[in-house]
Amino acid sequence: MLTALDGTYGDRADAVRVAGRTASYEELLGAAGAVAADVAGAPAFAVTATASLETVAAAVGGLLAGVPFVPLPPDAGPAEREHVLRDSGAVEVPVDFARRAAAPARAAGPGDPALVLYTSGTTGPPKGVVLTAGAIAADLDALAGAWQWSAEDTLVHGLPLFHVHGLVLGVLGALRTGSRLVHTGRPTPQAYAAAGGSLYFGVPTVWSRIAAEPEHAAALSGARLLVSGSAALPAPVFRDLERLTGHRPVERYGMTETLITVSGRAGGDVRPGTVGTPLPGIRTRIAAEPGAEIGELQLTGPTLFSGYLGRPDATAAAYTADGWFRTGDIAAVDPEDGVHRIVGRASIDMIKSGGYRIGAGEIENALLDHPKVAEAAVVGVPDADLGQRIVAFVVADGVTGPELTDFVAAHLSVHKRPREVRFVPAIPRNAMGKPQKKLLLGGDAAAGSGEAR
Ligand code: MLC
Ligand code: AMP
Repeated sequence: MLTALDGTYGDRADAVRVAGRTASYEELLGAAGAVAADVAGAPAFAVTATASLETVAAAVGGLLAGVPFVPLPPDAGPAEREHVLRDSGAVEVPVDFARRAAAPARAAGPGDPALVLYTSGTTGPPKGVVLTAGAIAADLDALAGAWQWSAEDTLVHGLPLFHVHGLVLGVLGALRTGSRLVHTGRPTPQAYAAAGGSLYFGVPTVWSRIAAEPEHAAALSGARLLVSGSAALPAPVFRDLERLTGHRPVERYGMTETLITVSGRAGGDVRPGTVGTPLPGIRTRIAAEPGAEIGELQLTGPTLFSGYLGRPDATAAAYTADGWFRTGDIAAVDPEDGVHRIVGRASIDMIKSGGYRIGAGEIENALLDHPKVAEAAVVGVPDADLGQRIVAFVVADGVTGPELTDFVAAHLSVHKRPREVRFVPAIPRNAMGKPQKKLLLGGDAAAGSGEAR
């Protein structure tokens, strides 16, 4: 599965560099072997997924042992950690990168679950998305083809290692293609500029911050390919990057549940505001009303998840009666060349902020746990830096906005905190008692419906 660790591409002392520390493939394989020995026989195991060699060793160790890895967001508060550990049944293990052990005889087969990634729906706590080794391998091979990604590349990114983008593409992708990996610790413009890579990954917030620092952007002109994903890349950022780096960034589209399914191609005709065409093996369709061109994007293919852990009801609800996965994204397909355009989200309750997917219901429940909060409604408001920023409308007495922000940051995750709290006398509701969020948004109207471009 991780071809580079078989010795196929040789080895080097700095094959993997994470937040300033380096390891050869041999060292990584030894450290991962020690993790594999520790977790053998467990139903699943969890490690706090900091940006570190330890997290890389954990992900590899899980594959070596055939035991699913559950990465815990390092900024998660006690409520979120407890939910993930309880829901997954994972044992939490410490990782010491200095330890070494031989890889066990049994490795994950294509049908074995390799990762359980927790992600939010519109309501309720996050669900565990089960991804098999086979789905991950199929996706990485399709992407390697689309991006001409090979052992000649040095991949650079600084994305979190508890989601698909940073962990599956950004770590397992490097280890399958044999490209050298430089993880910058944090995805700052300075760090991207200094890394000297050929292939760069970023979420739109990262690209827009790079475009705002022309001297650092210019340092990427020597790269081969810049790739954006996890949220819509605004057209002005695309144009700024082209002007400053000489590269038209390739955009690709994906989800935790489906992995990356649609992408622009290296050397292809990429246009701002579009995410390219389906990867080999993926079929897409638009579920549009008669006469309409836009509708929900639905898809099938070998990269799809095997279900939400312990939630057959939610898994079934994610598919149409004829077996297509419902993405919840609204899209259009160019009839001439099949190029896909993501227009927005079907639900106002699914927020994308800085590339993180955040369910409004989860934040509302956290706010309602605060003794001073009587009512809460959470929306995503357009934001030049984050794409959308989380704004909480609350009915409360005797508490300040920063106190509520800190409360959510401490209980759930720092990255799920509202960036703004607006106190209101009442939440407008319809006859069924459901919050009328479009009314709350008022001047910020286009917000949650996702008219991002
Ligand atoms: C601020 N901080 C607080 C706080 N307020 N901490 C505690 N309580 C509070 N009230 C601190 C934080 O601890 C942190 O400190 C610092 O402020 C910055 O916080 P942040 O929110 O992390 O920073 P921000 O600048 O907003 O981050 C932008 C970003 C980040 C782009 C770096 O959003 C990011 O990494 N996004 C990537 C998300 C991603 O990978 N998505 C992919 C999903 S997979 P300190 O010390 O830590 O700096 C997917 C599939 C696909 O979508 O298609 O790819
Ligand atoms: P997640 O499950 O965190 O991976 O988030 C998946 C969601 O991110 C998708 O359903 C889309 O809404 C969004 N997304 C990912 N890539 C893109 C893209 N290139 N353009 C627009 N939205 C995207």
